[in-house]
Amino acid sequence: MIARVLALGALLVCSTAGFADDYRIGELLISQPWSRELPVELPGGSAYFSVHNQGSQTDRLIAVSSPRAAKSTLHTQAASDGMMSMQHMPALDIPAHSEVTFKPGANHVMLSGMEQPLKAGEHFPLTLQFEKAGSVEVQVSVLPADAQSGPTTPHIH
Ligand SMILES: [Cu+2]
Repeated sequence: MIARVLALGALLVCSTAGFADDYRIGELLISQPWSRELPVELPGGSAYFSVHNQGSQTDRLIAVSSPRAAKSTLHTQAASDGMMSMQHMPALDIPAHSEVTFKPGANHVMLSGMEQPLKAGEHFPLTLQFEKAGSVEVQVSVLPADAQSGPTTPHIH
């Protein structure tokens, strides 16, 4: 009986962890880190999230890393001459009192050199390093290949 209660408790903790998608470091709030399985098996992918700077000073995202990929880089994506192209960004400003969103077709973290392709339902750690606030490790939720946006959970503001 006790074992069953404990097992249920563990289950509840696990399912709640799936929704704990907000992380705070200093004046920054990082929400809903997510990724998606690729339609074809490739050793890479993209990660998305949003950063809300609630402080009065601009911060900068200066590095990203994950044990899940050999290489993690900041990319921006934009249409020029009717073609979508990706560009590496050395860093990205997070202006005071504003929110910067990483999403498909725009800013994203490019993950490459994965030993195993991303699978929907898995989680992996991603470390974001900010110039002023420091580093924070977030858990990225991998969604199905057709997902267009991250999990919808209420923000903690
Ligand atoms: Cu990219």
